[in-house]
Amino acid sequence: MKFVIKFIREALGRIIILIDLITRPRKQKRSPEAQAKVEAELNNYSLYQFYACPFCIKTRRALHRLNLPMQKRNAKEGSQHRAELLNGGGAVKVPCLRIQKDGQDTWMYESSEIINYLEQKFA
Ligand SMILES: N[C@@H](CCC(=O)N[C@@H](CS)C(=O)NCC(=O)O)C(=O)O
Repeated sequence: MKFVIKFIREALGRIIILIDLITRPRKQKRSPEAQAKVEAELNNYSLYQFYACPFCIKTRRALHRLNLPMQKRNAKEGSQHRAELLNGGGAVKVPCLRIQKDGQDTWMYESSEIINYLEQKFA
């Protein structure tokens, strides 16, 4: 039964990925200098995620729209990224935005909060 539920969730996730690909919004445009500045800042950011999680797809869609090529880390079972997420953030829940700045780590959970934060900072 657990396997069936997992299979259905994965299948639904892939359907959502397909719909997302077909209906992708346009990328925000910046001057080459402004984009380079944003990308330098993004070296401090990474997104812990699962490929087929609907909340992660929603967050990746916002990253695409805001033109934020951020490092993505798959927190799948048994991975090093999953352990980092659990030890650093305190929970294995995705998406989670990790901000590494001035020797400090901030772990932000909740897709809506992450998207709001990125919009405020980069839109
Ligand atoms: N309200 C959260 C929901 C996030 C959520 O439920 N994520 C699921 C994956 S779709 C999760 O991390 N589950 C823990 C697990 O599968 O181990 C958000 O919007 O980010």
